[in-house]
Amino acid sequence: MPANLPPQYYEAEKRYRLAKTPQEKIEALEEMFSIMPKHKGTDRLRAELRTKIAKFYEEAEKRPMVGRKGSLLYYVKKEGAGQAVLLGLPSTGKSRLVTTITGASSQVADYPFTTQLPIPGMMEFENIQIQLVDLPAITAPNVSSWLPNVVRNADLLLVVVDLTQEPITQVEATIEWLAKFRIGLPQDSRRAEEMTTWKKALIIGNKIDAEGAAENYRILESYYHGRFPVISTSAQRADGLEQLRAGIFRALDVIRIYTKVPGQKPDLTDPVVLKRGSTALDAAESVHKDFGRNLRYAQVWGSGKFDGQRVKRDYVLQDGDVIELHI
Ligand SMILES: Nc1nc2c(ncn2[C@@H]2O[C@H](COP(=O)(O)OP(=O)(O)OP(=O)(O)O)[C@@H](O)[C@H]2O)c(=O)[nH]1
Ligand SMILES: [Mg+2]
Repeated sequence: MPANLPPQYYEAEKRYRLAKTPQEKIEALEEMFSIMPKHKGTDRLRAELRTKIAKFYEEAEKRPMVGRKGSLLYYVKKEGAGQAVLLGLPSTGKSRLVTTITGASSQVADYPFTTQLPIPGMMEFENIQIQLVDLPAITAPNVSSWLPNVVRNADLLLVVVDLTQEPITQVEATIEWLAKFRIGLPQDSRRAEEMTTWKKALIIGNKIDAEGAAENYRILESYYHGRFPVISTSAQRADGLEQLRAGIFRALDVIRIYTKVPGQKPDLTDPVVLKRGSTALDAAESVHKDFGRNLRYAQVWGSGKFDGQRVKRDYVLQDGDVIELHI
């Protein structure tokens, strides 16, 4: 057990031990997982936690849930280069955005709490696919137990605001809701010591087509400027969607790398997606473990270097780099 785990970890562990239902077990384990620092020394522990979580999910699914609608568990399997979830108050246009961008079918209606389940869809951005997940409103009844789990598991939060209403209170309500589950936004370090999970976030001001929306957008943008990226959209008119796609990609903080072996052409339609800051070694490992172990040097074509320049294993790659691996 790594010695530097914060007290929240042990609190969650205690809740895990006392938990009676698989759902309570999962909630506690998910929290422990999110607190556990990610490095080589915790690899095994994290894998064990994941296995336990998967076991309880299976158990929970087998159990009949008659009359316990609110306690159903949902876990949205990640696909593509990253998972961004839409979060916000009712009727802000989350479902309409997801359906317009991804073609997924999620019900859109002018009454609140239309969405009851997470609905995933795939968004194209240039040559990659990013997963968007439509979620129920944070104030929807019967979701409080599983919604935080889905959010904890996401790579990026998209906080959707209705620009026909006062915008700042909508964002603050979402931040407050997240804080209840100890989920913090790194750009917003209030009560940092209470948080157990940190999530990147982007704010979407939707319904920019409506009357008065431009003024509310100005207020929203100037208030959060420098803390969060803020983007305006109209899901109805399909406006601002290109900026949104690019904004989501940027906020995910990933790079696209094209790996090749000597003598062959890179496949420029099918990049490997890595975290920003990844090195030549990470790229080699993503192809195959042995590639990483045996990598002697790499050659890079791309933005940061002259074409074909030889680099070491720890060379930090940039979005769009082509890398030739020499083993
Ligand atoms: N004018 C305008 N109306 C929009 C826009 N996007 C969504 N709407 C309308 O706002 C209402 C709510 O849209 P939904 O997509 O169902 O909202 P939601 O956030 O998914 O709502 P819940 O699932 O209840 O949380 C519907 O009547 C939509 O047609 C937009 O860009 N402009
Ligand atoms: Mg909805």
